[in-house]
Amino acid sequence: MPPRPAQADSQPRKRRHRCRPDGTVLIVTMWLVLVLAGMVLVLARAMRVEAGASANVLAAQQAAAIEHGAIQYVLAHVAGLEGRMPSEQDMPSQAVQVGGGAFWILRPDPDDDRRSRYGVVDEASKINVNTATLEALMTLPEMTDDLAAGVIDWRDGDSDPTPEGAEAEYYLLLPTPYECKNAPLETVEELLLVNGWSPEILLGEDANRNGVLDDNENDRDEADPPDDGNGELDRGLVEFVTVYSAEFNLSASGERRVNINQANTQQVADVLAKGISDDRLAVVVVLARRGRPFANVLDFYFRVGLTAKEFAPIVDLITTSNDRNLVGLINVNTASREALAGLPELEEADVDALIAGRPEDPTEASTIAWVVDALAEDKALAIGSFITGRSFQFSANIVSVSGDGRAMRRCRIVVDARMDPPRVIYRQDLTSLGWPLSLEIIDDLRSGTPMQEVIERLPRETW
Ligand SMILES: [Ca+2]
Ligand SMILES: [Ca+2]
Ligand SMILES: [Ca+2]
Ligand SMILES: [Ca+2]
Repeated sequence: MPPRPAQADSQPRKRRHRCRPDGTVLIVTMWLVLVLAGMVLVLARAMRVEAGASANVLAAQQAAAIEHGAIQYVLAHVAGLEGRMPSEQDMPSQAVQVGGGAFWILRPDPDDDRRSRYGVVDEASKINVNTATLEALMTLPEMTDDLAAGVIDWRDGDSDPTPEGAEAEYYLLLPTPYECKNAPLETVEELLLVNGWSPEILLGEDANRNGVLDDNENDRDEADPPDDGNGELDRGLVEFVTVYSAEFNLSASGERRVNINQANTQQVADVLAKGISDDRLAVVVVLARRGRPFANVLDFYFRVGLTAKEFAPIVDLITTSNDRNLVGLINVNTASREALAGLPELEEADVDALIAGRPEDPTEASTIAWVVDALAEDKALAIGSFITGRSFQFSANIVSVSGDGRAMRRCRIVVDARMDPPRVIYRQDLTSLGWPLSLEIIDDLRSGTPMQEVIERLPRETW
């Protein structure tokens, strides 16, 4: 191929050479700038997302750490109380600051469903579904024959259905069959397996378990949960029942109680001497021997003819049972009206008398001695085997929030203070039920208000 004439191509090549710096470089530079700017934007966005995510992770960890702290707080405050309730002064439970965050321990106000109260709940203030009689269960609000009989059959060892009850032959024919437990319940939620028990019956309308009537719990079927829109919170039976209440058959100081039905004369004399003067002792010991067997310690008080002053120092030192563990006794010092109404033979006036008769003094309010003054002899005798003055299991409905309001956690725990140190015997995560307190708290924290300031603005509530 002949070479091209030099003249012919020298002109356009020169022109191309001149054009390059003017156009292409500029365009390339602009593209580069655009691409770089885009990359910076993408990177900045990624960094922002990353920073937000890190802050959320940090907040979640803070909320978890606060929850852990709250659980330790409960354990520490129920230790060494020898069956007494922790007091509001000893154990503040509203907006307790931990680091930058805080926790609350919620409890329902039995007389007001528009506000929360704070503190632990005494499980011995409730009816124990593992020991309650059919009659006691039937006294609970809205209780029906089949619900109560279902509980009896669920926990009893046999497979003979009580009238209206249900045993394995019923449960094994369900679309998803299962066995009847025929053993004590281990959690309150287990009631949902029992014939007839539903979330509505057990948990009522309080879907977010904060003890307060929220808007969606009072709008009928507009928003979950379904409710009756009557302006009152049905809290369900969960508030009145427990499976946890139990105490060792020991005195407050941890000594074995003297069984007044079986101990020898010397043992009886020794224990009675702690409350009875020398000049009365011999007579009382004879009556104590002659009167055997006594149904319970209140029976002993009446039939031996003690005075209230003589009885108070010895009531906690004597027993009529050889059981080491006494399950399901109701603490007359703390029990709800509903739980007291389940005690045998008590009528409304007796329940009123018991509530009115509760001593102010915390030492007196850790025994059942005062019951002999509050009730007639036959009533005191009837309930004497089912009551206690002390509580060892406490439940706590804990809400924790990080200092920036970005993360919260909720749990419900039950602690057992029979052991030293006390232990957590049940824990349920309630975080999915959402923030149960005023939304202002979260909004203020998210807008940067320090926790201290947010807490100071809160109306102070009592236990
Ligand atoms: Ca059974
Ligand atoms: Ca609620
Ligand atoms: Ca509703
Ligand atoms: Ca209602």
